[in-house]
Order: sequence, then C-alpha cells, then structure tokens
Amino acid sequence: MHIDVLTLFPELFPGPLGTSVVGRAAERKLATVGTVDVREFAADRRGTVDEKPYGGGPGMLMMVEPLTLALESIRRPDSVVVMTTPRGERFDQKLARELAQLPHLILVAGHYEGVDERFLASEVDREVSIGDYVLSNGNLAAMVIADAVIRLLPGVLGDDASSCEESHSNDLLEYPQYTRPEEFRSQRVPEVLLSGDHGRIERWRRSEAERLTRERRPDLWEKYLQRQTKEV
Ligand code: 6GU
Repeated sequence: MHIDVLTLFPELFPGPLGTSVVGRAAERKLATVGTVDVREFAADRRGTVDEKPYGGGPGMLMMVEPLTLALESIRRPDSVVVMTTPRGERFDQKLARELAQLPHLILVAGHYEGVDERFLASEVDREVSIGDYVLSNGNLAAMVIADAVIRLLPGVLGDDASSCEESHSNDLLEYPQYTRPEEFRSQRVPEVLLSGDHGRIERWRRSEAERLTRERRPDLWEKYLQRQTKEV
C-alpha cells in the first residue's frame, strides 16, 4: 500500500510514522508514506495557498487551485482521497480496516478554518474526523489515520492474532494484563493467571473485558450486546 499526504507542513513527516511498528513496515516496503507540499503548487511566487472567504467571516480558507494541482500530481485511477476535517464522518476501527484494503490512499490534511467547497465537491471521496474535539490542523489526524491503517496491513504485526484480539476489533475493551514479577509493592498478579488452566484464564479475561466495557463504554457495550443476540 502507498499513502500520500497532501500537507502544508511536509517537515512533520514521517515523524511518529518513522518509528516502531509503522516505521518497520515502511523499511520492509509493506507500506510507504509520501508527502506532497501543497505550497509548491501555489499560483504566485509567494506561495499563497489560503485566502479570505467570499461573503466574509473569520479566518482563511485553503484555495482550490493549489490543492487540485497537488492532488493531480500524484493521483492514480485507483486512488481514494480522504480529507481530514472535524466535520467529517468519525474515524473508527471499521473505517481503518476498510482503508487498509486500498492500494493508494491520499490523505489531505485540512488546514486553517477550512477549504474551498469546490475541492471537496470535485476531488474528495470522504471527509473524516478522528473525534469530537478540534485540532489546530489535520496533520495529526492524517498521522493517526495512517498509523491505524498501516498496522493492519498483512505482515506488519508480528503474529496475526494480535490485531484481532485487541480492543475494539470485537467491540470489547482489552482485558487487564500482567507480566513479571508476581508481586510488586504488595500488589499480586491475579491467581487465575498463574493457574495454568487455559479454560479458566479465557473465561476470566472475557468477563474482565466485559466488565471494563460495561463500566467505561456503555456505547460499545450496547453494540456488543446487540451483536451477541444476533449471533445466537
Ligand atoms: Cl480530522 N481535523 C481537525 N482540524 N481537527 C480534528 C479532526 C480533524 N478530527 C478531530 N479534530
């Protein structure tokens, strides 16, 4: 898979995408991340990429022409174009899995107070938000999306089990985990985990995952219960 990020701040990349799981995926060419500097496609020599909105109002908008030219410099027939914006559909694990199927994902990092609607109308396939809060621009959101997508690609994680057992992949939060030592400052590892009884361990983990989900994420808990009823 190849991901291109259209951005006004190419120097932010690869940033966190250059380390750990995703960095190793890039080294192994399982996923590559490129950037396109939108400013290079400005019409004037000063590199103007934002302008005041017609009709007035606060802030500046990203101009349609530099964005369109930047996009056309890398677009392929099989590209999907996603713009990060707080008004988009909410990013979640399901959308991450969907985007992980694509050969070429183009992430356009939103900026300033917004973007000329004509760019959205004619070039953008999906507008995506990473949550209900406002970031100062879409670059962190683009990194979040790229990270969540790349780690799902075949071969990126060590063992294939680790991406299907974790939080959110089955609508449950992850159960508590422990490693050495058995006791730390009088806190002991739950006895069941030392029992060697794999059936008991599995039941304990499932019930802990359910308890945490019920307590912390009533929304996920409802989804989980509905799925359970459907499956029976
Ligand atoms: Cl995608 N962009 C910005 N600027 N803020 C956000 C966001 C995106 N998602 C949540 N907050």
